[in-house]
Amino acid sequence: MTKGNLNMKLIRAAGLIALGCVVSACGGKAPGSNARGGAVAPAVAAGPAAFWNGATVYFLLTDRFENGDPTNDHALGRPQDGAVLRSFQGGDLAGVLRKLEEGYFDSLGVDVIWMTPFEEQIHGSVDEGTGKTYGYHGYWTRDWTAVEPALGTRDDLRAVVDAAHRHGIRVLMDAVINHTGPVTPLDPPWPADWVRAGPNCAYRDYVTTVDCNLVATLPDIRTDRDDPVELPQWLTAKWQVEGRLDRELAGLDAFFQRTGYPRAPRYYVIKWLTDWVRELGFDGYRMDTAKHFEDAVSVELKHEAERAFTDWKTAHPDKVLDSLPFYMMGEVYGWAPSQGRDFNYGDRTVDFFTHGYDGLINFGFKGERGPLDSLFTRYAAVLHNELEGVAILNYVSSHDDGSPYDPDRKDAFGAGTRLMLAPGGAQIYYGDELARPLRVAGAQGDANLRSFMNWGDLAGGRSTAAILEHWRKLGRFRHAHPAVGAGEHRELQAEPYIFSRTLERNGVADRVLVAMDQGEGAKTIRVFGVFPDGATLIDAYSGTVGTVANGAIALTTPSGLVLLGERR
Ligand SMILES: [Ca+2]
Ligand SMILES: [Ca+2]
Repeated sequence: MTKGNLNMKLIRAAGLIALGCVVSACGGKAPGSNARGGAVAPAVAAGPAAFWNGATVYFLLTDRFENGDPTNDHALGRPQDGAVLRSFQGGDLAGVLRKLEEGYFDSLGVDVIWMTPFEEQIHGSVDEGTGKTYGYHGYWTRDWTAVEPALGTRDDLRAVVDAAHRHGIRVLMDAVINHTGPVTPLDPPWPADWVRAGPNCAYRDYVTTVDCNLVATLPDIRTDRDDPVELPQWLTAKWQVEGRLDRELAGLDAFFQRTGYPRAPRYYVIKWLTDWVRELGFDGYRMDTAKHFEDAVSVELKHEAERAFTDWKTAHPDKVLDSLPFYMMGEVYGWAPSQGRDFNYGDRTVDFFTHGYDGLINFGFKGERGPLDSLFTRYAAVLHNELEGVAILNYVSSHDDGSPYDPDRKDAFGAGTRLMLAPGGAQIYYGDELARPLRVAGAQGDANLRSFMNWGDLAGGRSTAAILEHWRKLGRFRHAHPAVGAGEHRELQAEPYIFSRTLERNGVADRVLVAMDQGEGAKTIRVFGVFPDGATLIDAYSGTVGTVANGAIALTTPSGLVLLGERR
């Protein structure tokens, strides 16, 4: 263990104590221990679904977050001649590493980082009707085996994953298997037996959602075929120039020999995607466009990814965080928990949770309106019934959702409260915590949602700093208390609103009480028996400590929002 690593562990341990903590951890009786001899975090001990429903996931576009290395800004000679916010903008892996080392993610209580895909992108650009666009977003793969040079190097990527793990933060790899990048004058096509010529998806039923091109410019990989195919000549020539042709071919030979799979397109991609897990130790996938390829492919991919994760753990016992299994979260666009486990294609339903997925992104949360308790009660109920044992990820804004919860950032505080206190995993989309604008003059379509991180607002404006501080307090509360996202919900009082969450599982017992609209200054809050008389509680929002007496706690805090957990 490095000195920095030790210091970080001490800092995080101190943070847990300062914020009030989970019963078993504070009592020193957390079940099990991790490979490094430390106690397993209660959120982990409570099991995978509880961990992921309690987790805070920070989703960032690597190209738009932080520029840590200006020397790669013009990699591959790409000109910055795209439409507004549609060229590469300079953000990179070195920038993510810098923010990791600065403790930015720790300060937000982040448990997981999800970065856009890092693989080498098409070199040219296309116009899909919203202006000239480069592959800055990472979803236009040219070579699954290489790191996009504008984002950095393989060593930069390894450094990010290793640093995240040193901070106790997991990393989700954004994985694309449905399509290649567009064909451009600089980017040759994949062979005809790799991709389909058409038609474009009509989204009417299963076939017109799966066996089709998402848009005219995105060649759909023939994930349905089992016949062997050859590698594109241009790809082997590229590897030859890069001096790694023999290694790549030998790796493919070994993969196909071990698995017995035919050399069909999807198995090449599965090999390439899982190699990153085996080499770098990604903790899970966020599967892109999960409803646009066969559910059987997800099962095959998950199987190989689990094997790769086990191989990585065996090879790097000193880097293993704990026993949480490999996690796979799907982007099933349009799915919401209210639909239950089955996604309906029109003519067929698919339960993605029985096809490799441990969690799904919730596309319904951003559209939720109305009273908080209605939302919280419904979400907790579905998570503890139909969706028991699996996870959801809520968001208020995201990279390709043109209808965010708060498009004009009029309520950055309220959006934070709503998202971070809701049952289920919370996705912070980079800049939610700084009220980064979601409308940009001159930008078209999803480019509006992808402006460069507004660090300047944070440096220059007190209001932005106050918004960040709000999100940080909520994030650290979530981080310290898995009950917030994964616990049973109970409304205790309607006006002013008070609720509790309790999580008791696998020897973990965690409980919190949240009170809203309590006014500034002195306040007395009933605890409704959630905590016994004599319990010492800390308000994570103000840092104020008090003791329960006669069924209530008296506190003097500057805010009307109170986030109570036990302090031992
Ligand atoms: Ca850069
Ligand atoms: Ca497809």
